[in-house]
Amino acid sequence: MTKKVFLSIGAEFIHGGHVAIIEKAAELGELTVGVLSDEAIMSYRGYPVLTYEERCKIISHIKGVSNVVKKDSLSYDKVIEQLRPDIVVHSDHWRGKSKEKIVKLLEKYGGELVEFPYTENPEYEFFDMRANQLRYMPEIRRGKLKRALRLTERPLRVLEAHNGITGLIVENAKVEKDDEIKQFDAIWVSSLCDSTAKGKPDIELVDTTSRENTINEIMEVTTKPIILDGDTGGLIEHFVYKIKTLERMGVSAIIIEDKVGLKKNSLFGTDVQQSQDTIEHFCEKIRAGKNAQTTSDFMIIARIESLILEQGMEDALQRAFAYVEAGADGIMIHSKKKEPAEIFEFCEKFRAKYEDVPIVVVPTTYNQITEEELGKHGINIVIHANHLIRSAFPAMNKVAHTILENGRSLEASEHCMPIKEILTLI
Ligand code: SPV
Ligand code: MG
Repeated sequence: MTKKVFLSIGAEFIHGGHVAIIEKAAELGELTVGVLSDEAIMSYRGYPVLTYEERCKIISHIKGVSNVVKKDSLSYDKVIEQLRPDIVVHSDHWRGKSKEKIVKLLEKYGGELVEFPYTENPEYEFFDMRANQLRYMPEIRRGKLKRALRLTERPLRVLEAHNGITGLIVENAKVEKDDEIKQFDAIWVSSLCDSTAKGKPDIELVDTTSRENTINEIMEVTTKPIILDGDTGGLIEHFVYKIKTLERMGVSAIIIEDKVGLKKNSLFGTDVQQSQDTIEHFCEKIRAGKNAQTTSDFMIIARIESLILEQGMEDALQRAFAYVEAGADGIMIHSKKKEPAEIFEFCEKFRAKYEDVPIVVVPTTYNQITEEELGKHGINIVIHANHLIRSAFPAMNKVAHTILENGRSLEASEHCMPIKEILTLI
């Protein structure tokens, strides 16, 4: 009897190496290829350039492939349970404990694992490297946020970066848990952190050119979509130029807040003088920005400061509805309360009118709530807005004081990464 053979392909771009392994696998029986879903690829490598549908079309036309099925997770549990293949084919390159798990699953019904030796081929490695470089291109990066929002049920996880090194951390941080890999979906270029990194207050003092330099620095070493904290967006006459520049650079979204005058950080709340814009004027800004936009990828997200400035839920909702009507691609609702109750109330009332317009939150003060819980309340993007700079500062401060106290740096060493590590980091 013909054996049922299963092979999983995670590759985004198919080259001769994949064709060779497919041909070899097909010699063992009737071959089903599990094509990783966009979401599964996104979980460990970022949003794929070629969509699942495109990859399926290509793979299903390769000689030897009898069936193509969707593999929506890195784990083999579901596919093996559903398909019960006689043979699972895999290269002898393994990640974590996945081999032991597959063997155990197959043992249950007498299935077999066949390993093909991984062959290194400089030509294919060069191809993979070139394909990877595509991810840095503005036109590829720009649309990633919108596509990720369309694709994922769970809220997108976003962490701040304010220079190249923090960009690298957000780009590369990975945690492996239960056969899945978790990583950040996007990068937040915060006004607070960009200002703090320059030793300046968060009052729109760091000018546009300088903010763009920060973005460029991050872009040079990352591929993930970028959400820019655009403060108030500035004058409408200036805002329209900003939109065009950001789109050209490959930024995915700008969030602008409905404040006017000297902007202060929202977490000051009403402790300092801050003024909210009128609904009419802020809507005009949104409309002008949307009209200036040239691609369909870019998003303008309107940030509502009503809860921060204690203007009440009704005001927040009225503004949210008006901003969406004016063309905003999403709403960010901010709060500095220690509990998320007002955020949840807002989400519930906003969702009663708009089911799909993305909601963004920045849970700095109510950070006991997990991303998963926020997702259950209809939130689509969770921004961890300032944590890399806030964690770096105490360590650097400690080192500076330790050197002063001791007149040498020996005692500071325990707070520093080894020289060898920093030399090889980049
Ligand atoms: C920022 O990160 O600069 C923000 C978010 O605007 S918050 O600091 O919470 O206002
Ligand atoms: Mg800010």
